[in-house]
Order: sequence, then C-alpha cells, then structure tokens
Amino acid sequence: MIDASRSIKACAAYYGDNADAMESYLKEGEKKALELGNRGPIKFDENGNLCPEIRKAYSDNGFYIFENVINPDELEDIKEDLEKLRTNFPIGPESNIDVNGNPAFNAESKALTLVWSKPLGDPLGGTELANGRHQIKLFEPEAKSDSPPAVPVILLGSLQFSDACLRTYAHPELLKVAEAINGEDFAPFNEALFIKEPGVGAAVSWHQDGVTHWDSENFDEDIHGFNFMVQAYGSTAVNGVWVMPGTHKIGKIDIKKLVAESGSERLEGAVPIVCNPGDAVICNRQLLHGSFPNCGYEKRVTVNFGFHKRSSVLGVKGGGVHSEAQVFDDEIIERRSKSIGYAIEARKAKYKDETPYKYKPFKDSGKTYIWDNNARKDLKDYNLEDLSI
Ligand SMILES: O=C(O)CCC(=O)C(=O)O
Ligand SMILES: [Fe+2]
Repeated sequence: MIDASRSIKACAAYYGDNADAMESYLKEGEKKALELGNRGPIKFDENGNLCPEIRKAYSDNGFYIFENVINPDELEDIKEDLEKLRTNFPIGPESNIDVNGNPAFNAESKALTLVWSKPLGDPLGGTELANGRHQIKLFEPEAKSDSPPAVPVILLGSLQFSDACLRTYAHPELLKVAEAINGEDFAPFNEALFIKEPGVGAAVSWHQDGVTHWDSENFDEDIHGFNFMVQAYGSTAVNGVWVMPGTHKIGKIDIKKLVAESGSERLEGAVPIVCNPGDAVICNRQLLHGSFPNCGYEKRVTVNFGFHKRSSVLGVKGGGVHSEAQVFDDEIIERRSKSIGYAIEARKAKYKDETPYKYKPFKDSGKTYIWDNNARKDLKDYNLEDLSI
C-alpha cells in the first residue's frame, strides 16, 4: 500500500482551522477502508461465475477492489500512453495547441473531451452542471502561487486517444465481471480519465451518478450500472475517491442534509478507495461518492469505464449528462458497442496468448470488427453517443 502519511499531513495543512479535523478524517477513513474486507483478486468458480463472496461484498458495500488485475507490462503501457497524451494536452481551456505548439490531441474533436478547473477547485460542486447532482461545493484550498490558472480534471472519450486504455477496456476478466453483474448482453456507458495531479488536482464533490431511474418502478441497486476504475498510479485517502458504503441501495440522497448531520463536508461513515497501481475497482454508480482536491504529493489517474444492463438503456431516454438526451434504440446501442468490438480486436493483436473475451451480442448479430486505421477513424467522437443515464 502507498504510504500516504506525508500527504495526509501536507493535505491537512491546507485546511486552516479544520486541519486537525481533516487529518483525523483522512487517517481514520484509511483505517476503516482497509478493514472492510472488500478487496482481493478477481476469482471465478468452477462454472466460470464470479465468486459469490465477491458478488456479495460488492452488493453489500457498493464497491470492490480487484487487486493486481493489470500486469506490470500492461500497466507500463498505460502509464506511457497517459504521459505521452498529457504532453499533447492543450495549454489551457481556450487553446487548441499543446506546450510544443502542436495541435492538441482534441483539436478536432466535436464531442466534449476535457473538463478544467482552477487548481484545487471543485468545478462541479454546487452548480447545475450534470443535472445538479453535485449538491454542495467542497472547500477549495488555495493552491501555491506558481500553479497554472487551470488544470484538467476529466478527459472524456478516452478510448479514441489511448490504445493502451482501449486494450485495457477489453481485459477479459473485467469483461467477465461486467457480464456477471449486468448480464451477457451488457451495454457500454462511457469512458473517461480522472486526473488528479499533486498540489493542483481538483475535487469532484459528493454525488451519486445516475440521473434516470431513481423513481423507476424497477429500481434496484444495479439499475444505473457501474464503473471500473483502473488505478494507474494507485489511490490514497488524499487523492482517491471516497464512498459511503451501502448507499447504492437507498435511492437518491439529500447530501446537504448529510453535511448538516456530519457538521462538515467530511461525511461520517465514508471511506476512501485505497488502491495499489494495477488494481481495478468496481464501483456502483448509485453509491454516494466524491473526491477532495489533491493537496498531497502523489498523483492519481483513474482509467474509468462503465457498463450497464441492456434493460437500463434500451428504449430509455438518456439523461443528457454525457451526450445529447435521446432515446437509446437497438441501433444506437449497437453503434456505441463498437468500442467493445474494436477493443477486443486491439487487445488480441497485442496479447496473442490470451483467450479473448467473447461478447454475446456480436455472436448473435454476426457483427465483426477489425482494428486498423479505419477503425481509429470510426472511433473519432464515438463518445457523442455515450449511453448516459
Ligand atoms: O475519480 C474521481 O475523483 C471521481 C470519479 C467519479 O465521480 C465517477 O467515476 O463517477
Ligand atoms: Fe461520479
């Protein structure tokens, strides 16, 4: 486990009068997180089903940490890609060129690709963005005076910008988990990077992700799907996502009330998702979660990708958060599933000895994919059709 003790001290120091409260919150949260018992390798039983203990721990808590899913070589590839991509970011929110004067990676994108923030800010908290689901603004500590005026927080449509992320998206064991939770006809959701650079990385205020099915008569704990969160550099109490275990089952939460009851944004009962590099978290989208600004020394980049049950998206009007609101029909879902088709092929080309994941909807439709330059073109702006619910 990453030793976050130096970062915990450094982070707390940003919180002025609340420094001691923040320090004990971070320390106690870390301790509680490690006691939850919801971590270990991905395991399947003799029939190939996800081990019932894992399913239960995921269902009880709303998240589970699969340890050491990404092997060291694959992890190196991911980090190399992320670092190369970072040098090709636009120099700021209004720019199309990178620090070397070249067109930025997203210079020609039509879809939204980057969300920016002031350093250590909370750009979504307390705003109407994303359906107003981030009900409160977190404390925004003052960043050091030499910080850049704006920092990237979220990169969207990541599979078109990183082959390594595309290949990891088709990790056979992760896709088998997706099948176990959402059925063999599971559908994609969206893919993103959450970027939390040390000393500047922004907060993502407390929220629950779904926007569509809270009042549905078929409401259940899995109806808004889940995200995998692959940790490229690990995650700690300081830079990681915090969650409130079990809240994925109880419907829409009044976050302002919880803040009032806890006496601060440090919600009682929440724990950080603590991971080593190469761990992959499965996190229910209904779980109350959020992350504080990264006032510590370690960077976090989460390679995020989610999946839904088909019944949660088919014939359903999207929430309009990640894409224009529209009713998702078979055709849209099939088109959006090309991410899975190309990813499986891209992964096959690199990991020739691995048994690839077989996606049932392609078997049924006879649809085949080839990973080549045309495929790359076809992935451009694919996230305009994210299955946002
Ligand atoms: O990584 C973070 O800080 C926030 C992640 C999040 O909100 C999500 O994956 O839905
Ligand atoms: Fe979220």
